[in-house]
Amino acid sequence: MSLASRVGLPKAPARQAVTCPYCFAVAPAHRIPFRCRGQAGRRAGCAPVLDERLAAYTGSAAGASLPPVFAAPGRGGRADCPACGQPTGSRVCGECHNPLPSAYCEAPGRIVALVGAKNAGKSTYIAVLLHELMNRVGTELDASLVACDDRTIERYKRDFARPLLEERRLLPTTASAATSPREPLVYLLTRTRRGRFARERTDSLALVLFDTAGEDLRSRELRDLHLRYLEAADSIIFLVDPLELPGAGAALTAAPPPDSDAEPDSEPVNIIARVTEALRARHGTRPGERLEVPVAVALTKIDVLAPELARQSALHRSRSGSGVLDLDDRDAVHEQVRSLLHDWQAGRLETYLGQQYADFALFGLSALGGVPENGRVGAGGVRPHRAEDPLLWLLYRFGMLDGTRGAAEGARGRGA
Ligand SMILES: Nc1nc2c(ncn2[C@@H]2O[C@H](COP(=O)(O)OP(=O)(O)O)[C@@H](O)[C@H]2O)c(=O)[nH]1
Ligand SMILES: [Mg+2]
Ligand SMILES: [Zn+2]
Ligand SMILES: [Zn+2]
Repeated sequence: MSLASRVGLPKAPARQAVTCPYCFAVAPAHRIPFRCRGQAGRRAGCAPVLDERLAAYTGSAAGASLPPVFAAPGRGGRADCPACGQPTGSRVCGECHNPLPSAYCEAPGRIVALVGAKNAGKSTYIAVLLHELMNRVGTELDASLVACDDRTIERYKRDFARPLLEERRLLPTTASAATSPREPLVYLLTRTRRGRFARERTDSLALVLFDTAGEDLRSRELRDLHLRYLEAADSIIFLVDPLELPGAGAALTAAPPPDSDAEPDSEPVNIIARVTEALRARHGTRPGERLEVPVAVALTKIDVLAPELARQSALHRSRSGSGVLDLDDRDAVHEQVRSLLHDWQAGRLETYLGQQYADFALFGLSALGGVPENGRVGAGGVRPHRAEDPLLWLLYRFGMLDGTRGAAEGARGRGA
């Protein structure tokens, strides 16, 4: 812990750089512009005008008619609008004019990115993880998940929550961004904890979720955006479909899908390697030196593992939910996934991660909690299993969640 946070000084040094989670432009914290609050009811203020930068970013003038943006030094995160004199605390990216929450400007540097091959389960995972964070897990952690812009709220409802969670339909395959331009869903996860001497500490993390199609990492034109995204990431969650691993077939209840469209390029280890190369280039990592970015690698769809595997398995018991990270459980799950990878002749995935990353952790999860049937969620509905685990680990790595050992054994083994 830094001296500043211990004695309660403002956390953000004036020169701190902030990365925009929408366009990944980087700007010093004290240079981030403001948006006028505008007129509301009887409050005087600037009238809305077409924000051309925002319209260019979203590709539409709809929703881009807003009070003007202005530059100001912004003492204490506030400034007075030079046109109307009203004070404002709303900040926006100087490049794309998307909103930058003040908690994010104060403590930047915690962008979590999600990556996976086509069909790895990304869209499904996004739908379920966000729902868990807004509900059960959010309550457990005393954390709030807030969308940073209205488009995120609408798209989450329309493209993720309504079809999968309400109508129980499987999500359509993500179209390549080449045919439908896409922007990320951006959320701020904020956690307030009571520290020693009853002092409260609030920490935030930006969840930036691009629902990328795997092939987008291959096409040159789209690489640019996605690589900027990955390069800006302070941590990564890789999703790996166990059905894509060479030797997993025997351990699965469901037969692996026909691999007529299987391409070596979409093999999990190849996707991870491509992202890793980009990260190494950006961080200027020397050969032999490992990347510091924490990386969570999760096997999705573990509900397809045969029941023999499930018995006595760390992976299949429930996490003891208590607002802390159970480090014993974490070790057990990591070990089990590691041995599964080796059993499935996918040991080179782990070897590769160990060579490239100083800090990686293995997970197994199921977003749906059961095998889907005929394009729909199974009879019991969506019952996620350990979907939040990678994020809890990242919170722990960022110092936003405590870890414990020797947690009550009795708390485990409940359900599975
Ligand atoms: N059995 C099972 N299937 C899943 C799970 N999550 C996703 N799937 C299936 O895997 C396929 C690909 O999922 P999707 O989220 O569209 O993957 P994306 O291409 O990475 O976005 C779909 O048919 C999903 O129904 C899960 O937790 N369990
Ligand atoms: Mg998808
Ligand atoms: Zn921006
Ligand atoms: Zn104004």
